Amino acid sequence: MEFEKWSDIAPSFIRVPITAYKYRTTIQKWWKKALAYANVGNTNVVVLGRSNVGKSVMMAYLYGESNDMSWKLPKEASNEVEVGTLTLGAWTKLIRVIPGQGFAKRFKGLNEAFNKHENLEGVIYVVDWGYTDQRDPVAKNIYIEDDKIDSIDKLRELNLSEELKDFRTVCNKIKEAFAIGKAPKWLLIVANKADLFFDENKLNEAQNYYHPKGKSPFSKIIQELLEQVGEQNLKCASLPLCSYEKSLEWNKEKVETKIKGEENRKALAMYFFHKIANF
Ligand SMILES: Nc1nc2c(ncn2[C@@H]2O[C@H](COP(=O)(O)OP(=O)(O)O)[C@@H](O)[C@H]2O)c(=O)[nH]1
Ligand SMILES: [Mg+2]
Repeated sequence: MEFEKWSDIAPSFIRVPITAYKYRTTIQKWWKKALAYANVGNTNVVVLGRSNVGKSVMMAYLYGESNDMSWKLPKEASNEVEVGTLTLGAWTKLIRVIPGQGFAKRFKGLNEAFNKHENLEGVIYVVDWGYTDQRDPVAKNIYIEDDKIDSIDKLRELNLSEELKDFRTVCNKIKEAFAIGKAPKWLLIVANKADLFFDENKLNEAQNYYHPKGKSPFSKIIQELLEQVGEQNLKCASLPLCSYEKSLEWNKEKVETKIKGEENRKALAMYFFHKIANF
């Protein structure tokens, strides 16, 4: 099932009723294939994105959803990686999170992901359409007071420009990987924090921004990459996701979380698994 519009993924906006459970068969197929990789110790998908866009939370959420759909996860004793208080086991053997900017480990992680790896299958690039908060309250205050990033509009503008820079770096890494014959087969853009832009207009605006064939500066970077590596060699898609529900507060302004029910969240997660299965 392919959707023309992001707003059509969520049951709340749907005109033609379909159920997310239609995805089950393809999801199961993907999961079995993925587990076969895990059993031979291959991490064949990497998760990238700026810090605080929600990579770790997303991993934990998707892991929870995959369990919830009662696919069998093997009990793994070795190689377990913790995200928060969750033991993710086989999940993190499949999908590895590389830290965002400003982390010393990032450079090593990026190089390992793209150069060392024998068969890197896919790249998940997490974005948040500018809704990145500052974890550290002191840093947050410096942004607001000193840098005059005193409104959510300004914060988003800054975040989106940082995101473009980071995404360019990642795309260059992908180009290099192609040059040495270790190219990933697909690139998935995950627009996380969809709960902060969950109305029909905003969802579709975000979709336009992140669309591989769009006209935004983000789309342009994808198009430039595809031009260089060949469109047929790298499948590319983007989709919305909500890993966690939380309002964003910034200098007395607030964007409310509004996902309108658990089934909307689940539908987005299902769509994610479905996309991966079909790459
Ligand atoms: N509103 C909202 N906030 C989110 C979502 N996912 C993550 N967050 C927030 O983003 C923060 C950073 O997430 P984290 O996974 O640590 O980011 P990472 O640095 O990319 O690994 C979390 O503490 C959450 O508050 C989401 O889907 N919606
Ligand atoms: Mg993290």
